[in-house]
Amino acid sequence: MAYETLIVETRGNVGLVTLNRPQALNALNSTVLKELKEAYAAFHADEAVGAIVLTGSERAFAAGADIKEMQPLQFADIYKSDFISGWDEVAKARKPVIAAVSGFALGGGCELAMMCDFIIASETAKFGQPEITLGVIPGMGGSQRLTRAVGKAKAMDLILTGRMMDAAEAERSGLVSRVVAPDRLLDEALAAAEKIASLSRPSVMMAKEAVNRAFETTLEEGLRFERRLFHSLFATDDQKEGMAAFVEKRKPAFTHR
Ligand code: CO8
Repeated sequence: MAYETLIVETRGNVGLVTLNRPQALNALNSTVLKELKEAYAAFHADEAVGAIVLTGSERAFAAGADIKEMQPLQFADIYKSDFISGWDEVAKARKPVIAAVSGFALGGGCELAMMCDFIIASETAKFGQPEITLGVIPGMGGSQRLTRAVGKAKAMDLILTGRMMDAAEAERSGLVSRVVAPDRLLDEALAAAEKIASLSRPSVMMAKEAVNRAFETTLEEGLRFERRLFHSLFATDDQKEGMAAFVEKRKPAFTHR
């Protein structure tokens, strides 16, 4: 399939999506959303793909929602069409998605990175929620996901002032899982994704579900949910294979069943 705003390819067992609107620092518009949903759907349908990496350019992961597309919008229209709600589908990807962030991840760009399961950042990455400087607030989940990721103090600081934080501050505050040299970014993200793709898909997908549940429920309910998923994995061939391989001191050959 031909994409206008993305480069979509497969590397081994990893789906790689590169945001590709260099003229607008990868600003997110309705075409990006439509194409991203299509690319994710294709990767979900592809049995060979076990994980996805989402990246941008060296200069920008994404500098936000497309301000030029949003500028003329009126309240009644965006309320009726529930503008932005389409992005919920991107956040609900069932296979793991790693964001590989270099340069600007601002506004909707930071929010898109936070929709991924974890963020690997280049030393050049800059994160921020500058919507307040435009007379609005984050609209793709920033006030909720950033607060859960970094806590109230840092989230308030970033969202109320609109300032950017660099990769070191983002790692210190728990927004990103690793910071790497710029020329290592894609290799590091692809290697992490390939490692995930080599593991048993049902256990990987359930691990993702279990961690995400921690953000939505009480500890007691979360523990119950985790335990039920854990029990259910004993119905898979891969649990038998994984544990047999350990005991027999060999590599497991997972069939993802
Ligand atoms: N939207 C549209 N175009 C953009 C955006 C953007 N978010 N960001 C950059 N561009 C364009 C610029 O207009 C410029 O285009 P042109 O050459 O035609 O003038 C080109 O990209 C290069 O940008 P700059 O010349 O500004 O580059 P600088 O290196 O000087 O500055 C910055 C880089 C600091 C990143 C600067 O471009 C900037 O501040 N960008 C806007 C950042 C921002 O405010 N983002 C938040 C947007 S609001 C938002 O995301 C709300 C999310 C919820 C709604 C989601 C619905 C999809």
